[in-house]
Amino acid sequence: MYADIVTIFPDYFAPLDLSLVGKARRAGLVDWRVHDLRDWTHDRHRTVDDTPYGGGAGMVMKPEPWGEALDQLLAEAWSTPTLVIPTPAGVPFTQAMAHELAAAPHLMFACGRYEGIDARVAEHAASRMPVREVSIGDYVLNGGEVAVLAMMEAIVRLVPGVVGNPESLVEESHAVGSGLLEYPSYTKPMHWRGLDVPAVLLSGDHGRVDAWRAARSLERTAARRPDLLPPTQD
Ligand code: 6GU
Repeated sequence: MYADIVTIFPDYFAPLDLSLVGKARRAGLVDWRVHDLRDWTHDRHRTVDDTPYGGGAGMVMKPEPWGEALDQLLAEAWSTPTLVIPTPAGVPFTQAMAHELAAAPHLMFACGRYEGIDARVAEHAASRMPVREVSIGDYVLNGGEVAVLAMMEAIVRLVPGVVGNPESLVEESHAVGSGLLEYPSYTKPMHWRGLDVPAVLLSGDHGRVDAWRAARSLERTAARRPDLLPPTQD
């Protein structure tokens, strides 16, 4: 998986070189380049935004630098990329979408700031490549950078070979399949600050352990994310 990330804040992406994602890059399993949108401006002030037509607060990112950036990155691409545009007005980013994007050979991320990017940029890009306008949750960030960090981490760990034990991808929360939240986990010591590890986990009875974990998953999901429960039959 290869990604081009376009932003006016390239420094936001330095942490991608840490931890599992950075290790995957050094292992040659994934790679990315971060580009400064202002490199595609031509005025002295390297302007990337302007006031909104129709009025209102905030600034809108101008289409011309984005058009030139996407033209150039598309011309350099060896296969048609998928363009991901983070926006609070997007469709929800899910584990299923992370799996789809992890299978794409080339992603492009267009990080908007302020009140977003002139809507013609996505419209025009859609005539050249698949475009996904995506939100990471029902809250507002100042720009797409933090959303792209979150999406890159979710995507990169699904690339084959990145996570050491693929079993750990199966059981975790939001695993496509069960759709339930993960059960609680415990490690040593057995007694800690007056709290004990549930006895069933020490029993060595895998059937009882599995049944206990399934019950805790269901209980947690009902309490925290009832929207994830399968519809009940009448
Ligand atoms: Cl993807 N971008 C911004 N700016 N805010 C968000 C978001 C994305 N997802 C949730 N809030």
